[in-house]
Amino acid sequence: MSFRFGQHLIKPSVVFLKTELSFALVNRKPVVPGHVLVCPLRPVERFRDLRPDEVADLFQATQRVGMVVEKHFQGTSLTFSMQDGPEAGQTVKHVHVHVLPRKAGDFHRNDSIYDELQRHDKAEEDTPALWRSEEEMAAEAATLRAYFQ
Ligand code: AMW
Repeated sequence: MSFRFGQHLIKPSVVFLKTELSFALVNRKPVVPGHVLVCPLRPVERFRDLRPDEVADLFQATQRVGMVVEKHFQGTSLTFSMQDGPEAGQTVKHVHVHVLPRKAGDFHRNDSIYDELQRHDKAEEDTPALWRSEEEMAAEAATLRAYFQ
């Protein structure tokens, strides 16, 4: 069974957490090591479209995912980000929370991560040549999945 992520069909091999109403996948073009995404299983476009039980499940899953990627990628903090609508930079029309492990000095200007998030998946920056291989993504997902078993 594959997972729907907006216009994308996501293979189970790159998904590392599935809860009752949410799932988490590794990123094909991470802005920092351990940059992953947490999504509702139901493919809705905007945060306002989620039911309360979906919001609760999504944020509980996001909390668990944050703890795991911070630990695994030796972060000391986390950036959580949601681009909710096209003017906010959303490219995939399916609610998703970006979870990014942070560490001292990872960006010269700390908030540059938001510029990077805005830029990393826009047309000219997001060609297939810049995506990680399926093998690399599946290996990362397998490693992260083990934390939840
Ligand atoms: W958005 O600009 O919609 O807030 O973020 C979309 C995110 O999804 C980006 O980080 C992008 O790299 C990632 N992404 C898009 N398609 C896929 C895919 N098929 N597999 C993994 N990550 C993806």
